[in-house]
Amino acid sequence: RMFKRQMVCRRDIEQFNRSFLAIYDSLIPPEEEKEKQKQLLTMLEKLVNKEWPEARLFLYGSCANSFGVSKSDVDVCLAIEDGDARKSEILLRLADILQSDNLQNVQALIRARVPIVKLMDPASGISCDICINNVLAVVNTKLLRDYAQIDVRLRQLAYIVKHWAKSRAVNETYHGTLSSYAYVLMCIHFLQQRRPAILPCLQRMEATYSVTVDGVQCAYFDQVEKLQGWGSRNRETIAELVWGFFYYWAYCHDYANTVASVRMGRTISKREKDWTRRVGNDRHLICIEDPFEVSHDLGRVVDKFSIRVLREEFERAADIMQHDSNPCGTLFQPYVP
Ligand code: 3AT
Ligand code: MG
Repeated sequence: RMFKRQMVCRRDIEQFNRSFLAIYDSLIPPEEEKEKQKQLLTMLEKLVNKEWPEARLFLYGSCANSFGVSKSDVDVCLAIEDGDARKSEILLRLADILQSDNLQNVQALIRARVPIVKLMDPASGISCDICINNVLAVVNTKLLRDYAQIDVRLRQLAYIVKHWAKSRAVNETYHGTLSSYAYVLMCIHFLQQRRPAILPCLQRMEATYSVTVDGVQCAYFDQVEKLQGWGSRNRETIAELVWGFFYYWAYCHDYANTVASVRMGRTISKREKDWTRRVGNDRHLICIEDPFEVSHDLGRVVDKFSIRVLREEFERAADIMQHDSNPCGTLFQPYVP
């Protein structure tokens, strides 16, 4: 492979690996931070249950999917019966309750695409968003966490990719680039495609976990402790995978015709999903299928300007991995407009 041919010697790969692993280690949240998040959740649950005894709180997003770096915001879902009909009412009441309990910067954003209450806990400095009945997000959080248990290289790769995306300002959905969730799915997809594969396709295995949420059936094999070491026939290291990831999204992915599908464990055709043309604001210039809401393309935020930005960033990163003698230094250089 080109990478191996270009690499001056084994020592280089080992050096790159050490650098990437050092970055990965520095991004992992310390145990005490996790502990503080748990305490905050317990405190919130007590307040919520005083008003709504039946309601339950769930963590979702990066604080629960094992792809959260240190100092991330905490995403919380309030699950409550009949909540959908009176979301605004509940959020406003919730904001009142939290405000009178000395939490700071409490704000109800009831007109947002996903309505939430935002708050900051002065004791821990943790910021937190609470939404209502977004149970699909709780389930896709579990899927990501389960994939992360199978092979540590997924977590390593996704941390590096998220760190790169934030440094290069391509993790901003409001500017037409991709969400963290989309990047993690791209990493899973990539590791499912390696030969030998590093990750299996859990949704095509016998279902040991099955729930129906908002009419969407979510089923997959979740006994992942039985799959540890599944990908160990593939011995690629993190430096090779970072190179491979960027090389794939820069030069190999067929943007015109295919969709990255974690659900199928391979790419599928745009035609079979009818994602070949623009419908409303959905342009489908890079297609990443949500594993459960299969009509949902996580690339739909990308427009004709931001697709160029994205692809140029993938090429930049691939070229750095190929030619730079100190890729870790250059890869994460902050983007300056
Ligand atoms: P950060 O570390 O906060 O950048 P995150 O994984 O928490 O990463 P977000 O805050 O963007 O990512 O999203 C929180 C969760 O919401 C992640 C995923 O479970 C869910 N989610 C986000 N975007 C979508 C989407 N477009 N469709 C379905 N679920 C989504
Ligand atoms: Mg988050």
